[in-house]
Amino acid sequence: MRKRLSVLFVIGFVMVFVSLSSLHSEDKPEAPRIALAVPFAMTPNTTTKVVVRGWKLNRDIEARTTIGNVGLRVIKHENANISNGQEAKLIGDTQIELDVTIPQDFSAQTLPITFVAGGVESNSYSLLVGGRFPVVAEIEPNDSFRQAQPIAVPQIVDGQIHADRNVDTYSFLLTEERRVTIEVIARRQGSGLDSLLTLFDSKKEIIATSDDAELTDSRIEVVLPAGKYFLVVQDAQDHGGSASPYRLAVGY
Ligand SMILES: [Ca+2]
Ligand SMILES: [Ca+2]
Repeated sequence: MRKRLSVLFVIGFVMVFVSLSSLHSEDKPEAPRIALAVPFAMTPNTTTKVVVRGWKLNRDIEARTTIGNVGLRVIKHENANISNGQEAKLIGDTQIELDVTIPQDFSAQTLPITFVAGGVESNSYSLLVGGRFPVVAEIEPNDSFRQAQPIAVPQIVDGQIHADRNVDTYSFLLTEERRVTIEVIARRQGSGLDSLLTLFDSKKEIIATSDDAELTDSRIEVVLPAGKYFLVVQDAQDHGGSASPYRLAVGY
């Protein structure tokens, strides 16, 4: 009798434990996840409106960073638009609008952020701050050689393939022969863009092209004589939308 009682006691204990632990897992919400930020680059001494895309972000949520003195203010959270031809598993289906204020004396090149909802924290995502070359913004329309946006060398351009079949064209001048490195940073920052980069000479003839050098991001390294050159950034599948930002770096 005593043995039977102790067996019943053990069975009862296991049942209580199992039901408690399942209750616990039901209580714990799924962690939010960050895919990318648009734009993904910030400037010191500026407040930037940033849309952070990902999964499970459309709920009451708190923005965090490990770096003090930075302002993060959540404005709203909602479901995200998924552009034609792009995939929610890559660019997320929810988003948060955020004001990010970077102080003037910010010295790091990245700002890690996370989101916390229901006591569960997301993956960490690093916003870029400043750049190793002077930074300018893309100016639309720059859809053709005729509309090419002139840039300096070295230069960083923060741009966006904002719609399907959008093509961004830039031009630059070299006053002497130089080894030049031209790089697109997009997928490495979570962008939906699969960049395709093409370099043309002043006669609009192709000198070099790059599709996937690192992940799906493009890079061209080439020695160029003095002259005028054109650069074209586009999506390898001609897709575009609000989740296709990129950073173009042209330097020596
Ligand atoms: Ca564009
Ligand atoms: Ca590519």
